[in-house]
Amino acid sequence: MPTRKNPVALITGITGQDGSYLAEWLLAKGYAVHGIVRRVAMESPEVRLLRIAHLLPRLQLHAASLESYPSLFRVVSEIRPDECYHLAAQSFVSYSFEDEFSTLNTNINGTHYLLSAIKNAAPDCRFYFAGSSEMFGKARQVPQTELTPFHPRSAYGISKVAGYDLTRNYREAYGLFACAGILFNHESPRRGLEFVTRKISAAVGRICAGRQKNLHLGNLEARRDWGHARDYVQAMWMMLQQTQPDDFVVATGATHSVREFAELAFAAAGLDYRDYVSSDPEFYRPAEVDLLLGDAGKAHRVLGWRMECSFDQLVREMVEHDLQQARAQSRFEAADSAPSIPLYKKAS
Ligand code: G4F
Repeated sequence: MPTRKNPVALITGITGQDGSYLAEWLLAKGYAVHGIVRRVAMESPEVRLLRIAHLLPRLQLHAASLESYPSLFRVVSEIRPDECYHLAAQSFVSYSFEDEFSTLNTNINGTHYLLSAIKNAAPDCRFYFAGSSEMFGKARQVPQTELTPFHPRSAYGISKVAGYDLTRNYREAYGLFACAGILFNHESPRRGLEFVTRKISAAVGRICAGRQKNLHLGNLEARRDWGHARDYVQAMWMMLQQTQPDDFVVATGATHSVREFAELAFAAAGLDYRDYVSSDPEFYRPAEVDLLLGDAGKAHRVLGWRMECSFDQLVREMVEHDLQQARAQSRFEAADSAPSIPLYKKAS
């Protein structure tokens, strides 16, 4: 456990869903929170930093790239973190079928460079690696535990298995306090629009606001163990507060199909999903992970971790958020297109 009065945390992927919730959690605990961000000229800062906009005055951001060992070494040497949470990755499974090479490069080398930078510049820093239930892939056991063999079904899953092995090896070979969380799917209103849950909740919002007519999804029968990201980042922190480094599954222990998610999400807005949703081969994956269901027994016993948000609450929270967002967007556009000068003078 960190002994400094204000321990220092470094987060890669701080601009993402998990990074933003974790930054909130650590700030509330009195950490000095640093984040690594990419220098990307194409994306406007308002969009990239949207999820952490409310935290910006309290964060210290550093430009570095997972593709550059020197840039990571510089940041780690400069700030000498007590804890490092490595969340950044190419995390969209579908994209990893389109470009396996960049997914493997970023996710494997990025993890390796960061581990090595910590070993060389801040060996006492505790390290968290964001593993994934995608490592189980074509799962050989149901439910999946820390002991279930891996059988990844995508370059993304393969890259996460490699990152997991690197993390374990730095722990065993170099004595780093390095932990891997094997996190099952975790969602929230801050989820990216490319992931199925947010694609659905955003569509519900837009359909209700008259901005969209229907929704094309891929495999409606795929089953996932979906929890709330806010609950899951707490487990990451708990792992780094233990006396021994170890790996943990974090999951709800319940599984639902994409169809069930859609049914509940549309029903939350008073709609029948069958009137809007269709299954489109365009969104099918070349190799699907059909069923994921996690057993978080070890996290419960050792970490004392508990999830607070149920599946129903999660779906409702996402739909409510996206209903409001779609309405606000419509209002904004209506105001924007309203003539600012009256077209006709009032008769005097
Ligand atoms: O929402 P998804 O894209 O998430 P996926 O592939 O399970 O991965 C997410 O969770 C992992 C944790 O296990 C993370 F490691 C990973 O980074 C990411 O956060 O897809 C969920 C399921 C899949 O079976 C997919 O085939 O939904 C199915 N699906 C059906 N229609 C769709 C769609 N997925 C997407 N993205 N878009 C669709 O239209």
